[in-house]
Amino acid sequence: MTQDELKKAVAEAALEEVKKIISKDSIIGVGTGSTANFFIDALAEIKLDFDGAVASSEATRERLQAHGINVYDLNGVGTLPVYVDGADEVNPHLHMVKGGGGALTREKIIGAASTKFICIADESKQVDILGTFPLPVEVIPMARSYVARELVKLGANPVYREDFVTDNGNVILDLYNFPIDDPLAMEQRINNITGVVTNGLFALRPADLLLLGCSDGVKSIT
Ligand code: ABF
Repeated sequence: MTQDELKKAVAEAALEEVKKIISKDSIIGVGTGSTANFFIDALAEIKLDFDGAVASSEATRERLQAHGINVYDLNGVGTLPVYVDGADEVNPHLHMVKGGGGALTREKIIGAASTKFICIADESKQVDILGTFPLPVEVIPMARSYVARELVKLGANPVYREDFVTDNGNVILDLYNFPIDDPLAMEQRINNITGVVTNGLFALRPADLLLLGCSDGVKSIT
C-alpha cells in the first residue's frame, strides 16, 4: 500500500469510531494535515448525522466548509465529544509530536477541550523516542531571541522557521535533533519559558486512541 492508501484507511477507521460517538447535535474537533484531510473527506459522507465541527486551522475550516460542513468557533460550543487529528510522531504511550504544519496551538486547545482524542497516522509516524521530527515551539514574535537562548540551555538547537506566521500571528522555532526522554517534563519545561505560547509535545494530554495504518491493516492502540 502507498502512504496515501494507509492514510485513507486510518481516516475511514476513524470515521467508524466517530459514528459510534456522535449524535445529530454533536460538534466534532477536526485537525490539520494530509491525514486529517482524508478524514474530512470521509466525514462529508455523514455530514447530515452531526451538527458541525471546530477546525484546528484556517485550511481545515476551508476544507470543511467546501464540503458543506458547519464550522463553529470553539468559544460558542461546549466540550467536544471527539477530536480527530494526525501527528508527526507518536510513541507507545500515545505521546505525540505535532505541529509540523504550524497549527500546534489550536490543536492543543481542541485536544484539551475534547473528551476523546483519536490520533490517525500511518506507520512511518511510530517511534520509540520522540524528537527525530523537529519539535515546533510557537513563540510571541518579540520573544523569539530570548526564547531561543533559553531553549539552547535545555540542549536544543532552535531554528527560526523563515517566512512563516501562525494562524495566531506568532512565529515558530523548530528544535532539530532533540531526543526527548521524558515528554511530560519537557512539555512543561518548554511551556514555562516566558514568551512561549505552546510547544508541539502532546504528552500531558496524549491521544486516547491511535489508529495506525500498517501494511497488514489498521491497528487500534490504546
Ligand atoms: C497535523 O498535521 C499536525 O499536528 C501534524 O504536524 C501534521 C501531520 O500531517 P500529515 O498527516 O500530513 O503527516 O496533524
